[in-house]
Amino acid sequence: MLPSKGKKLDSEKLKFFNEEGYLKLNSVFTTTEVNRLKNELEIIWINSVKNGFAQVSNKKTLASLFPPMRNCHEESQSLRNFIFNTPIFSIMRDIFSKEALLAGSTCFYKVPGADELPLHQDNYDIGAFPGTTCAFWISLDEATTQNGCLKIVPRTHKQGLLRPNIPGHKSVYGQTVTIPKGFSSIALETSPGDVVLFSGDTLHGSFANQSKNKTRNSLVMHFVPSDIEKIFVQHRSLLNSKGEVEQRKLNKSHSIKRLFREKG
Ligand SMILES: O=C(O)CCC(=O)C(=O)O
Repeated sequence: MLPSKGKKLDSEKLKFFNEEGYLKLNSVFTTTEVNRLKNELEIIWINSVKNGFAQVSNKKTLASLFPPMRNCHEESQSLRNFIFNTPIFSIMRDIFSKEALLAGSTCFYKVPGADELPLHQDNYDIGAFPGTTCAFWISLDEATTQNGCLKIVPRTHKQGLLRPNIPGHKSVYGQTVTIPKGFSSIALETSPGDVVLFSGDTLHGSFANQSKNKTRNSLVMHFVPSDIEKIFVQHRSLLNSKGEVEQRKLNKSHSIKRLFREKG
């Protein structure tokens, strides 16, 4: 089944996204869909333990057993079926006003004791040009400030790429960015099945999981508009809404050092 071509976001929602750089959509997915997703991601995680990717660190933290799982859609046909048979691509088409390409997917298993994810901008790592990327973040659990919900700095998507504090300590993204003057962060609490869309230039991260026993898992997919010329990641394995592979040029000039050396 191909995703519906119909419009999924009304003009008010699009206006909010364009002005604020993010948009929360409640109950996009049903409990059954969320549970199916969780089961599938659990299988991928079990495989990553078996093949040694997920390992307990010397410090024996629980979080070390749950590293972010990159490009999990490449590991699972069911996950790909989910991505291509639900309104995900239609929503992204509304956001970009043109066709979208899937540039990656990551499962964040945020277990009790997991650190905060420092504020960052996704387009540093994705390096889409021209334009930027947009995240489609699915809440798989109840997410609160206590167990690690998203933190967003609204309107920063209009600031371009901000100078990171180098080196980006502890961040899985290798960058952390200080909130620019005049902006402030908000916490976005979500329920299972809710979706948060945010621009690749929107400053965001997530709180530490300080709960005793509440996991906070998410699946995030990163999309780019189909008319990008080049990209830093997955340039030979972008996927269109029919699941076909598309290629773009490698964005060779995209590296934090080079970007900020050029900007002075
Ligand atoms: O789910 C999270 O904790 C953070 C997600 C995120 O920062 C991202 O996808 O770039």
